[in-house]
Amino acid sequence: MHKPTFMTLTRHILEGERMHPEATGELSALLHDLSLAAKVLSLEVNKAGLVDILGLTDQSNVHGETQKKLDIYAHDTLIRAMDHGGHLCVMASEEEEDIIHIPPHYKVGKYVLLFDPLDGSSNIDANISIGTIFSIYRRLSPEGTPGTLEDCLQPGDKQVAAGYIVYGSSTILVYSAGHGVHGFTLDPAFGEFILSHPDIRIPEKSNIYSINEGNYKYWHLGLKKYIKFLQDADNIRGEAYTARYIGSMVADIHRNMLYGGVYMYPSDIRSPNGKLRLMYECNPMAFIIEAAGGKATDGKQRILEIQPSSLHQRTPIFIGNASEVDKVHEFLETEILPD
Ligand code: AHM
Ligand code: MG
Repeated sequence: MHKPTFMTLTRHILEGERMHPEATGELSALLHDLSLAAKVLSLEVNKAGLVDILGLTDQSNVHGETQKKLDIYAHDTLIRAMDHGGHLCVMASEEEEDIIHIPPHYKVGKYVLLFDPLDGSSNIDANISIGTIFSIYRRLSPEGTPGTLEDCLQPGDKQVAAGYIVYGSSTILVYSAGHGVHGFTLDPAFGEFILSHPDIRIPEKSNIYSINEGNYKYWHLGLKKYIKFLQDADNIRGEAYTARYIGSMVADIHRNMLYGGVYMYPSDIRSPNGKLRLMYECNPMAFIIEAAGGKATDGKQRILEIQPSSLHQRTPIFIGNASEVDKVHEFLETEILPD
């Protein structure tokens, strides 16, 4: 009989590293530090509903700081967890305008970290899944010097690893270092991430689409026709589609990766670049979806091939199982003008 093994995240990372003798262990240490930040954030997110009841917002924490909004808390926690490990030369966060330098008294390393500290933050007060997204690059600037903006502005296909944490009915950390996508569920009893979803592959057939249909009237005609095609699909292909949209990109894409499906945040006549951020949201999620066998485009090209020009730039995104993303493209290519 098959006995379950207790594969912790740390052990999984170390075993992966042993298969690459050239590895120095720095990336493993970096991922380990990130998982520690994830545990702290998971605890805090789970307490969020108690804030009003216990009046925590007026209180100081153990460090004498006044309690902050959860997304700012997440931003600060990630920086505090990551700035002193000696593995990073620079960071950037969706919550901060400029790059974040490593304090001069800490060692600088060879990696670059970009993150969205709390994605889907409008869902916090309603107890709906939210998440943290991260993206790791190798630096371009000379070793031993402070990291630069150019280190951060690399196309997504230069990522060496990416991942996300969903704080949902349980907390799950999903990452890829390019060889497969693996999910680890946090056991709250003993505070360890345990391998629960080894080698995730996005199902090739799907019946889920995820998009904010409230924006329908602003969409381009090709997209309107695609959504109508899905809604009529039970007539055309004998398969009914279903709409699922949480409003937390990280949770919507996580679900679609397990069940199959396409998530879209398109451009429209009001927002020519869509809404989501290339560096903090789209690149890491595209890296993971591709490693799971799916596709991610901006409607024209692979997300991972976009050459970024600024830290906070936005991009439209179509991301999911390959056949569904290809299908969207067929519609977008035939009709690109607004209705
Ligand atoms: P955030 O990073 O400020 O939370 O915004 C990004 C979020 C995504 O998680 C989500 O998919 C999208 O915004 C929802 O936008 P909308 O409310 O326009 O549908
Ligand atoms: Mg976000």
